[in-house]
Formats: sequence, structure tokens, C-alpha cells
Amino acid sequence: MRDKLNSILKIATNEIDGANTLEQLNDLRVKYLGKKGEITAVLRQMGSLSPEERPVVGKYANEVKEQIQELVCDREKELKQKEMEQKLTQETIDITLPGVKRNIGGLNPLTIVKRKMEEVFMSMGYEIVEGPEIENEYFNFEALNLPSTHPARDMQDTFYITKEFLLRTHTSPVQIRTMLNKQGKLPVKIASPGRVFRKDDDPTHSPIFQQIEGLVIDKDITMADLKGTLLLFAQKMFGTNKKIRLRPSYFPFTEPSAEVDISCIMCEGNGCSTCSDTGWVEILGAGMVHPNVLKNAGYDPSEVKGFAFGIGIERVAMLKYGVKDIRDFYSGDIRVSKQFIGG
Ligand code: 2U9
Repeated sequence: MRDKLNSILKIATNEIDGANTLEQLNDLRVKYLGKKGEITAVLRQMGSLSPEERPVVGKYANEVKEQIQELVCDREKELKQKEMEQKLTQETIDITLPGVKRNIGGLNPLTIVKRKMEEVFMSMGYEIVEGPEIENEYFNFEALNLPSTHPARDMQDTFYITKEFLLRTHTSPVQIRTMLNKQGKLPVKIASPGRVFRKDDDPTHSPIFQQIEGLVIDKDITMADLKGTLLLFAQKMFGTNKKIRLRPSYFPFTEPSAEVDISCIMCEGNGCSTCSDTGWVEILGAGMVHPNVLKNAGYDPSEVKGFAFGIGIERVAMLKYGVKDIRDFYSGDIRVSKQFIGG
């Protein structure tokens, strides 16, 4: 039996040495080491040996098995190395070929403007807070001093999901939620960017648009704080030579309220088609937070005051980049965003 094992080892050594592919080598592994392989066949015949011979031959058979395993392993390494060398010589890369030009876009201009606005408010100490796009009537209307009987509620054409739930028409509910969470603590100084939804669709209004709303609540907050904040915002966004003016207006959630104009960014206030020859363009709405809103959000209007403002991101982007149709921002046309690569 020892002779038989020696002969298996000799033939196996030759055959393994002669294997030229990994497939051939695997066939040999099965032939010699597999369950139905030659070594196993020898081990099966051990029953015919005397009890003294059995451990000696068994030990030798295992040694032969290990040697064959080692031979297979070494040959496998060699063949893999050979395969790799072949690949490296065959698969050369022609570095003189021209590259494939990828048609990449850039950030949507609205994202660029939104980020810039967030940066400006963060630099003034505002915390950026976001909230749900689906709201209930209470947070979107009632808490903001817009009861169901209020005529302003008809002014806003709203996308209702159910009788109670709707797509928010402004980001103000985020501010109500934040104030309630703060449980009367001061100061509140937050800016809430996000998508809002209204049934509007024309060159200057889109049914989905983006806003950033700011809110500051503290003791002794006045309209002068509001005006200073908005002037700084306008100058950081459009240039330090810009002026602002406030015109009286009405919003249910602020009292007094104002519409805010910036000196025309196209003609520097001299008069042009962008400002209809007035030298001013409207950029946002603002006011002192209505006492009812403070109360609804857990703050005592006799103790604290606040100001708030709302800015349409599309409006700012249209002015900044001279875009005439709001729908260009939402066209998904790569030619639009490409123009803004690099800021
Ligand atoms: C709370 C209290 C008051 C937010 C305000 C405006 C005025 C405003 C418009 C600007 C352009 C909406 O995107 S737009 O169409 N917004 O004019 N928004 S004051 O007032 C608030 C907000 C939250 C708790």
C-alpha cells in the first residue's frame, strides 16, 4: 500500500506540474483529494491491513495527502500569477485616447441662493430649523391668527389632502412648533427655509416654491431691530451700496406689517424696466409678530415682542440672476443649472 501511495504521489506531482490552467488544476484536486479521489480510495482499503500496519500506513497516507495539497496550492499561486501577468500585458490602456465627456450639470440656482441666504442668517446668529411639508389646519392657519372665518384664508389657495391636513402654504408653522417646544424660553432666533405650496401658476408664481422665514422673539425687540436686520441681509445678498425702504402693509400674523423694497439691483436706483422706473423692487414681507400669535405659541405679549419676515427664494434668485420666468428653475433643463457652475 505504501508503494501504491508513492506511485500516486509521483504521478500526481507530474500531472500537477503539467497543469496549465486553473480548471485543469481543479480537476486534479478532485482526482486526488476529492471524496471519490485516489487517496480516499486507498484509505478505504485500510480494513484489509493488520492492526499494527494500519496506523503506520494511515499516517503515511495523510502525509501524501498533505504533500499533494501543498503541490496544488503552490501550482495555483503560480497559475494565478501567470494569469495576472498575461492580463497586464494584454490589457494595456491607451492613454492617448480622448476621454469620454460627461454631461454634468450644476447646483440649481435656487439651491445656491438658499444656501447663501442660510449662510447670511447663520452669520447673524440665527438657527436654521426645518419642519414638515404636510401640516394641519391649526399650525398652518389658526395658530397664525388666521381663523376659518378670516378673509385671508380665502386669499391663500391651498392644496388640501384631507379636511384637516394640507400642504403648508408657508414655513411659519415650523416657527410655531419651535416656539411651543421652547416653552416660553428666550431668545427665539430662527430661520426656516423650505418648500411651500399654493395654487398659483404663472411666469412669476409656481405652485411649489421656496421660502425662508425669520423670527426673533425677545424682550425689547422693536421695528428698528427688524429694519437693521433686513438692511444687513439686503447688503450681504446684493451689495453694500443697497438701501431698503418699508411700506405699510397687512398680514394677519404681524402687526404692524410692511412690504420691503430694495434699491434696484439693475439700475442702482436710477430707473429701468426691472423696477418700472421707480428705482425700487419689492423683495420681502415683514412685521412685528401679532400678539395673538405670541399667545398661541406660549409667549406673553405684554412681556416679550418679536419680529418676523418672509422671503421668496425664487424672487431673490430671479432678481439676482435676471431670470424672467420662475418655471425655468423647475424645468430640469441641464442648460439652466450649467450656467451657474462656479457660483
Ligand atoms: C410667525 C409669525 C409671523 C412671516 C412673514 C411675510 C411677512 C411675508 C411672503 C414673502 C414672499 C411670503 O414667499 S412669499 O410669498 N411673506 O410677506 N411672512 S411676515 O411672519 C411670521 C412667521 C411666523 C410665528
